[in-house]
Amino acid sequence: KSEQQYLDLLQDVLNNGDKKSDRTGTGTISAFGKQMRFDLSEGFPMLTTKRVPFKLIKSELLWFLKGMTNIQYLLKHNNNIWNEWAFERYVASDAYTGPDMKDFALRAEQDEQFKEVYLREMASFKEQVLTDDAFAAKYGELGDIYGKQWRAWKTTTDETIDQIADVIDMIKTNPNSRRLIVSAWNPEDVPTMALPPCHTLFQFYVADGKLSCQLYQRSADLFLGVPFNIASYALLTHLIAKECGLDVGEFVHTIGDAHIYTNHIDQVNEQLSREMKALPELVIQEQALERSIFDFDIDDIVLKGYEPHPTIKAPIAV
Ligand code: DHF
Ligand code: TMP
Repeated sequence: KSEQQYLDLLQDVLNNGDKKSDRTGTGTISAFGKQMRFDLSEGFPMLTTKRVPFKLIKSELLWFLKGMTNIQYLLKHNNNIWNEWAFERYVASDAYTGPDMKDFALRAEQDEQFKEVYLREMASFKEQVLTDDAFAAKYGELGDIYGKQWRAWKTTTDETIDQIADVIDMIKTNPNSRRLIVSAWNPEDVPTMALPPCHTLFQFYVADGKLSCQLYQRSADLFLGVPFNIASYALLTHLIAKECGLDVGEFVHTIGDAHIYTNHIDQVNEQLSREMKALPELVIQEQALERSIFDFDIDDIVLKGYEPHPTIKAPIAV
């Protein structure tokens, strides 16, 4: 079963992972080279052992597909998952004149007084990105991350490549191709991205009228990021399958550095103590069936029968 593979991976890394310090200063337990397979015909692979906010997954994926890299769109959809990485750049810029925000995420976990100051600065930053387009253009930007590389990869001759449109076209015209690849890893742009792509490269595969997708994820925050990543790529596979008139096959999730942050261990154990429930089903609304994948709205996609265990909160490492 789908979700069991995720729970098994958590347990495997807890039991057999190596202690590793990391860029964020948090500390992890980590293992290298892991794979999960999700049969998408079994149901939609949203975890049921904790609530995963599907609305955020939808708005993030549609944001990528529209080629966007600015958090203003996400904020307009009440999606806060990328705020810290835009904020980090803003507070490091000359435009920021408030209190020192160095290592804000770590310090907010350790110091209640600082946390208040941080939350105030973050709230005001969000407000400015939402209400001031010029400010948003400068400080809401994450650099040339996923959206840019997927839809407008810059070539040496100053043209752009729309990898998503191209891969859809290839799936339709040459489904047996072994070159159905989209890469977000653009070595020239990596240094100026707010966060170098974690989901780095994916490949499609067509057999027996079914579309499968494999993702190579170089780095995976198993407790917070991965539940989003699984659902996001499952959704992408559904959308592209629909666009190409195919059924869905498997989502194969291959991971490089698979880690559990040390401040997530209690949460992971809580989750592992829970019983799985039935998987929900993905429904693309009638009104959207003829719509291009680039014009989808949040409300065109719904999950039926999602009745998970409650949310488990955990601090995110920045
Ligand atoms: N950094 C780290 N350290 N881990 C990540 O998973 C991660 N993911 C990023 C950007 N940087 C990252 C983009 N995706 C959340 C989930 C996915 C995500 C960013 C954040 C997150 O915080 N999820 C919470 C609730 C979010 C909410 O409700 O606003 C969760 O409990 O799932
Ligand atoms: P890194 O760039 O040092 O690998 O840090 C990125 C962290 O974010 C790492 O913990 C992996 C996590 N992450 C995910 O798990 N999924 C995602 O989609 C993103 C953007 C990040």
